[in-house]
Amino acid sequence: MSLNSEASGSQQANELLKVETNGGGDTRKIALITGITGQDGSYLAELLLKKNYEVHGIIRRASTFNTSRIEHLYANPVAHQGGKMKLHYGDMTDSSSLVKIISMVKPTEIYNLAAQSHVKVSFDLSEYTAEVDAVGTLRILDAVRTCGMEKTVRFYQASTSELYGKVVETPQNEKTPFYPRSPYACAKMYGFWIVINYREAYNMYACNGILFNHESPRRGENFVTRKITRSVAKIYHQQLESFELGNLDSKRDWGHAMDYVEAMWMMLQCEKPSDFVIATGETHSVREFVEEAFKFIGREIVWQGEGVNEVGIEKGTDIVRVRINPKYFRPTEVDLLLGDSSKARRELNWTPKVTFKELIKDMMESDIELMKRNPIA
Ligand code: NDP
Ligand code: GDR
Repeated sequence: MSLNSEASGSQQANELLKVETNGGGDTRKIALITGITGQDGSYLAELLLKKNYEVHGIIRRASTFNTSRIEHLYANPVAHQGGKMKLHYGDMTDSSSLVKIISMVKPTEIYNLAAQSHVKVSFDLSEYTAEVDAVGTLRILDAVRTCGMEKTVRFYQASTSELYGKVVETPQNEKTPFYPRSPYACAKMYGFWIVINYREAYNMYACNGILFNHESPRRGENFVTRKITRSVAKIYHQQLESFELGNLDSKRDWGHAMDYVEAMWMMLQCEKPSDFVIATGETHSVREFVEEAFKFIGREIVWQGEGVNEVGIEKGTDIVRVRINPKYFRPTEVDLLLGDSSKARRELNWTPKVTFKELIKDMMESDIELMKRNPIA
């Protein structure tokens, strides 16, 4: 793997002239992933390397290493020594970096996964979230056009079930009206429509994957599922007595990230571009997630009290394991997500393989092992 952020303008222009058309029998498989260091980016990179793609990822400069999720790929001789994976410094807020990277890499597929992806944080960083998630999407689409590649590149946009927001109908499908409930969802709404607009205006092969929540052992630590599995794993090892959560009653359609990145790839292999809901078709509350995680370590949680005074107590003891802290409440909440992915099942032949209980098992096993190795993680 190499960090390759340098190439002269004329070099790039010359290289650009050599771009072949994807429709004209171009058999190159070159993927560019924004957000490669995130949960989905890391699984997608693995999947595409297995499919023999040359994989390029955009990473942003950070004061600490932000590549822990893809570090194992450094050790992979096919990816690393074979030159199959390259990282480039760039940022969704920096158009020139995007143009430079696209002109140099000449991707056949772009997966736009980079985002300020935390819904609660988007209320505090609303302008930045719009810069990255909304205008960032526009920037990368325009970078494709600036490079004259709008007819050759296939483009995937990480859209989200957060677009549905306030419940209008369930289950939610591609025709369900949107009602975004956060600065994050509003920014992603712009991303969704600009992708459709560029598809219609410039005949681009561009797809929105409307993905419902998907989790894994690599999930960011401040999303609710990972927060729960990490905390319960610490309780198992007696490193923690209790932890705090916000709204226990919101319901999510939770799948496994590994299943969902496969759907991203499938969307770019169709004859025509389209938008797809990707979901399991099952919904569970945060409360149920907590109960299942505790069940995994052989404990049962019973709930007592109401509202902010509600607590989760370990059955057979008087030990409080879960408390409510209103600081985790959102100014506007998304109460219920339940996806109908029948279009993807029909047209992509996609189905989720991992069930709700299997997902929790995977995350719990991983966090129990992590906390055993590193109690201060
Ligand atoms: P993560 O938060 O794990 O990853 C986000 C990625 O975006 C990271 O690689 C991050 O880099 C990168 N990033 C953030 N800001 C910038 C920026 N300004 N410039 C360049 N890169 C940036 O998200 P997920 O992997 O969970 O999600 C991937 C995408 O899918 C996101 O767009 C998310 O909004 C969307 N999505 C996610 C769902 C889910 O349930 N996971 C469901 C539906 C949509 P760094 O590592 O440096 O922070
Ligand atoms: P979400 O995921 O907002 O659905 O966005 P998150 O895990 O943050 O919240 C899910 C639900 O849990 C409730 N909750 C808490 N959430 C967090 N983070 N921390 C807590 O302590 C807590 N307690 C209760 C929340 O209120 C919410 O109802 C994720 C992100 O990956 C987005 O990028 C993506 O677009 C959507 O999923 C689909």
